[in-house]
Amino acid sequence: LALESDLRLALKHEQLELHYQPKVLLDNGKVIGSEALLRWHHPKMGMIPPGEFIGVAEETGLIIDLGRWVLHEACCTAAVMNADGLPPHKIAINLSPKQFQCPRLSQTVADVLQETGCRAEWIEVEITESLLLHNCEGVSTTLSQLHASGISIAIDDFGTGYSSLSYLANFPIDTLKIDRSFINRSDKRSRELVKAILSIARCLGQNVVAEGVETVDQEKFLAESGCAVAQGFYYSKPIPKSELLAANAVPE
Ligand code: G
Ligand code: G
Ligand code: NA
Ligand code: MN
Repeated sequence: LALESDLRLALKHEQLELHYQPKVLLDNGKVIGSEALLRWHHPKMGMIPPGEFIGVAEETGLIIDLGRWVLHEACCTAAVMNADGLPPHKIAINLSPKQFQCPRLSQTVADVLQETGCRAEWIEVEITESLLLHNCEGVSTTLSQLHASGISIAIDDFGTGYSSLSYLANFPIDTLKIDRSFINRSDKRSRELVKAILSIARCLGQNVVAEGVETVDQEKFLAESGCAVAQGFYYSKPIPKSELLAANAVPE
C-alpha cells in the first residue's frame, strides 16, 4: 500500500496540518469554538482530504500515532486561543472508534494536556454513533474518564448512524451535532426532525450544534427553533491555524 508508507512519512515530515472550522453562537454571531479537521499536503498528489486516508490509517493502526499528533496539535492551538485576556474558545477533536481500542486513550489525552498546557475545558472530543453501538465496557470507561477530567463529549453526525436513544441515557454526552443532511433540507418532515432533536437535547440539558449550515434561511429557522450554535460554509469553511489566531487577536 503506497498510501500507508506515504502516510508514515507524512507524520514524520510535517505534511499534515489541522484546519479549524468556526462554531458560531446564533444569538450574537460570536465564534465560541471550532472543529479541528485534518489536511494532508502530499508532495506529489497535492491535498488529500481525510475521507481518503483516515480509513487507511484505521486499517493499518497508524491512526494511533496520527490521532496523538492531532490531539497534540489541536491542544497547542487551544492553549494559544485561550491565552489570558482572550474569550473562551473550545476546540473539537474528531476521534476514530479505533482510538478507543487503545485502553490508554484517556491517559494519552491527559498526557497531551499536560505537555501542551491546555486545560480540559478548552477541548471537546467528537465521537460517532457507531462507537456507542455495542455498549462496550472499555468505551464506557474511557468516555467516563474523559468526561470526569472536564473534557466535553459530542456525538458527531447525530441522527444518521446507528441511532439509538438509549446511549443518550447510558453515556456522558454533552453535545449533539445535528448531521448536515437534516439541516440542508427544507421540507416539513426534516424541519420537524430538527426540532425534535433540539427538544431531546433541551430536556437532557445537552448542547446542540447544527452542522453544514449554508444559507440565511437555514440560520433563521435554527435560531427560531432555539438552536444555540451553528457551523457551516455560511459562516466559514475550515481555515488554517494562522487565520484562526488572527481573527482572535486581543483588541488594542
Ligand atoms: O474535512 P472533511 O469534510 O474532508 O472530513 C471528512 C471526514 O474526516 C469527517 O467525517 C471528519 O470527521 C473526518 N476527520 C477529519 N479530521 C479528522 C481527524 O483528525 N481524525 C479523525 N478520526 N477523523 C477526522
Ligand atoms: O463528519 P464531519 O461532520 O466531521 O464532517 C466535517 C466536514 O464537513 C468537514 O470536512 C467540512 O469540510 C464539511 N463541511 C463543513 N461545513 C459544511 C457545509 O456547510 N456544507 C458542506 N457540504 N460540507 C461542510
Ligand atoms: Na466529523
Ligand atoms: Mn466532526
